[in-house]
Amino acid sequence: MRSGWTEPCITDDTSIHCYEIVDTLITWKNASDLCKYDGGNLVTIESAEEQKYITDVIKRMFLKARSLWIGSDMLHPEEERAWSNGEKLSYENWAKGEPNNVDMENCVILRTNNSMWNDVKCTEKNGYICENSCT
Ligand SMILES: [Ca+2]
Ligand SMILES: [Ca+2]
Repeated sequence: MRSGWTEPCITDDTSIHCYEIVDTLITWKNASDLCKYDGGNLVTIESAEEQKYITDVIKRMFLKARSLWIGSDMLHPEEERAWSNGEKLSYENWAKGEPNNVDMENCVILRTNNSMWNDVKCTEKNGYICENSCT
């Protein structure tokens, strides 16, 4: 199930962002490539407002996927944590005890039941969220 690019989009001071939520289970790298193919990138969640917007979209969908890739391929240690575009995390919504980096968990998912984040292995197969700056 694909949501298609969401309408209406979220607007901040400089741009308008749309999101696409896809319920196909694939690796982080494949998800990242498919977002780019669709003209976007894996989502960067930069504020509580953006997190809430995405959570509300997920609640309206009937997703099979229990987890969705988001755009961080984290570099450990913790102080180097960043979105894959290099931007430092300005907002974080980790589940309790996460990120725990068990045995090289270098990619990040958002759980569909509570929208909390967890670091997991990049080779896991999950759904994903793309983000696009619509103009
Ligand atoms: Ca964003
Ligand atoms: Ca973890």
